[in-house]
Amino acid sequence: NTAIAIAKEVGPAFKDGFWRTGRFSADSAFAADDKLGNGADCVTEVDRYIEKTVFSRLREIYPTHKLVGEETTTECGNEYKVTNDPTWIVDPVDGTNNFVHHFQYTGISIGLAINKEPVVGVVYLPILDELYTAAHGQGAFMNGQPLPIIRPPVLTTPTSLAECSMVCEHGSDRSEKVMGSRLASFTRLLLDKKHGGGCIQNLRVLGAACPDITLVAKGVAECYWEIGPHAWDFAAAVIILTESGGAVFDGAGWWGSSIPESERTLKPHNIWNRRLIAVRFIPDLPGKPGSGRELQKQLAKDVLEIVEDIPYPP
Ligand code: LIP
Repeated sequence: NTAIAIAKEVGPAFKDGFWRTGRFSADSAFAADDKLGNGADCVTEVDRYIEKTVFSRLREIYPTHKLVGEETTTECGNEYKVTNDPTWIVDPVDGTNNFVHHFQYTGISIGLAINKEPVVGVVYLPILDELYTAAHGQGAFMNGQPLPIIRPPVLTTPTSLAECSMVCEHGSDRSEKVMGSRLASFTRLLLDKKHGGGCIQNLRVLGAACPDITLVAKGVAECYWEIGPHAWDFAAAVIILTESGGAVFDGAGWWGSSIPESERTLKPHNIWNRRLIAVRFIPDLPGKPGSGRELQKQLAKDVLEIVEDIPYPP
């Protein structure tokens, strides 16, 4: 409730900035700075204002909790750690590049991790008027409606990548090694099976990780994959996804708040290692209890076999 109230409090500043900010804005208070110096990674006064406000509200209410935020971290030389302490992980504007281009697919992300496990998540997409919320063991919702929004029998059970829609990101690291690896992976995911590809039904690159993962939680995309997202890009969205019945994977295993603890093979500290596959809730096949979970694992494995799962940073 605290995270929801704070996200709603900063919503008007987000909306106001969205319409007034531009990469080459005449008003310097709303112009975008370039973080990496490559033209792709930007930050605006709105990012800074929202992060400051969210942090100050959280500090008032939870003075002993740790805070990790995208803009504060960047200002401090990019060092951050998710420890066992209760830690709020905040992206004031996820998808700043979308924000400065007035592309509505951008939002505020406020997550809480305890013992390194995501336990609370609020993703607010003010321009689309979508508020996603979840808390461990309490389900996930969009504007109060339980996730996934698309449900069986309309929500089908994909058995191969050829039936899957995937959201992914090209990211703002434009170095040859990282971009080469991402693009090679995109090609292989799309390529025909007879040429060794996964022939995935489609790939969408929309510019922001937290709304990407909410699409998976909603049931309108089967999976999300990215190399290089930061904790603040996905902390809140991961618990929203897993409370909707989804799971996250890396080469080492899988994790989800709705998966029995004894079956989780991805250790909590690995959730933050900046390579993430997220798969949506998959209904069981008729008469085959547990088959949905098996198919989630299978799809993640299929993706991992096809993509270049390079460590990040490389
Ligand atoms: C964005 C992330 C995305 C990544 C982009 C960018 P930001 O967040 O959501 O996953 O690919 O490069 O980092 O920096 O706009 O908040």
